[in-house]
Amino acid sequence: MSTESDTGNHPTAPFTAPPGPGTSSAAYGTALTEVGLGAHAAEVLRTNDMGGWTKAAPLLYPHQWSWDSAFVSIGWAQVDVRRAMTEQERLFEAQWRNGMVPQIVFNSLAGPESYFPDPARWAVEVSPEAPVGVAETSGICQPPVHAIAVARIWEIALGTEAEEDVRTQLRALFPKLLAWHRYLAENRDPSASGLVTTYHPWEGIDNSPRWDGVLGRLEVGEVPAYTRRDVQHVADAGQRPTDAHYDRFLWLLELLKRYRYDDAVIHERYPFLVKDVFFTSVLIMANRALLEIADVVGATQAQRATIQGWIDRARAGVAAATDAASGMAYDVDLGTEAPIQVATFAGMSPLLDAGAPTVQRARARALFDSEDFAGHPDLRWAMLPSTSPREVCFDPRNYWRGPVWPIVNWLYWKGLRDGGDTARAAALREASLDSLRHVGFAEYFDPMTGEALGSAMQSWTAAVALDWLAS
Ligand code: 2M8
Repeated sequence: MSTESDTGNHPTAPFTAPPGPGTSSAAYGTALTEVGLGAHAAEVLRTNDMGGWTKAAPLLYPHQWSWDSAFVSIGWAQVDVRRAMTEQERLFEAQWRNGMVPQIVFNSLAGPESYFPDPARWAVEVSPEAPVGVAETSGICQPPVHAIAVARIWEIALGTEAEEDVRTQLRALFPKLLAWHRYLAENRDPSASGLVTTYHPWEGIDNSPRWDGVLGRLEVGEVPAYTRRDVQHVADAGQRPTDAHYDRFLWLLELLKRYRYDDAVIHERYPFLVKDVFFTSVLIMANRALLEIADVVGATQAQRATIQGWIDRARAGVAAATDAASGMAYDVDLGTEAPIQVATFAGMSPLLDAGAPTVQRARARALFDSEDFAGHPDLRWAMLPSTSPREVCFDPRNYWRGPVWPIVNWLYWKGLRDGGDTARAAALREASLDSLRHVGFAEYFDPMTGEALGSAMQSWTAAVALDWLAS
């Protein structure tokens, strides 16, 4: 992992820091022009650049996060296509032997005070699969946006002087991407249901109400004492998960460690096993992208057939998890075998799969613009909030329980566009860019007021702004 001393921040004009969290929606005094937005976004990436990898955010997230870094490389592609590929290469250096790409690759020089939980708490060396001696990582993973990012980088590199370099990098990365997707299709789905099992809220959507039922059933055992670092950076703790959530997150970590991060044992004994429709739909989108990369690198017929098989199985899994009455795709709680019927952004996951059955997509599309979601009359912008404003647990300021996350909207924008719904995709892009011009590159924002929340200068928010500007 890179060091603080080789931050490699590119020499640029003096940087005026974008406004921080809590800044009103008139974050920049007046809304930025397109040029201003792009310049600021690139500056956020440069500021968070550690020379080969990018911090997810300057203080709150000072390490390399898996799906953040995938989005970040999409942003880098607009600035420097080779640097975009390096971001992915660095992440995949920390890939586990079983193919898993870890949620966090720690900057070993940042010190234990920089973020909690730190490598000592994860103690991944208990697993024979961990990349011990190569990188310090956490022991779980996040949605597989990587192949989607790499396909986008290739699209941008095509026809430029970087094309052949990038093709060479793609050849080296392809087997790693394939191993990553195989890990998700096999280790995370031993029953071949088509749906990926998620083990932990930190696998992406931390305190989403999707997990409340499972977390509520947990009998929390002894968790070694800990100090939360996140609330030291986000002054308003109401924007972050509660302590009760953290106790449960940490108890789950203790169990994963006890089971040596062994997927077979975890599937047998562990109490947080959720068949995740969003994670699975991102994997479908990623496998479609991997087929595009397969063409570029000259993959074998057998490899292509394997990827297509994963797509077909996952598509059937998402279809089976879609509620006939409402059209919502629901996660399945393996503890009760019951669907988790909470109205969140994940319910419209079939829109992420451009090849999903037309009827299923049409129903998801209607839900998307219904008053339960992006069509709610009180929204500042017609964007998808993380939780429906009509859900009882909706909280417009608390993390994944209501705020808008630009990266989620980027995924839906891509799903709409690739599925041929170009007018809706264009409108979502417009609304998203307008929101970013007013809000800045906050981690997330209040869907009703547009108030910037969480961390400022969040890398992945800047990255999707760059991609939207160029699209
Ligand atoms: C958030 O999660 C981290 C743990 O991974 C945290 O709250 O400390 C989530 O939004 C996650 O999806 C994201 O990858 C991470 C870094 O931006 O922050």
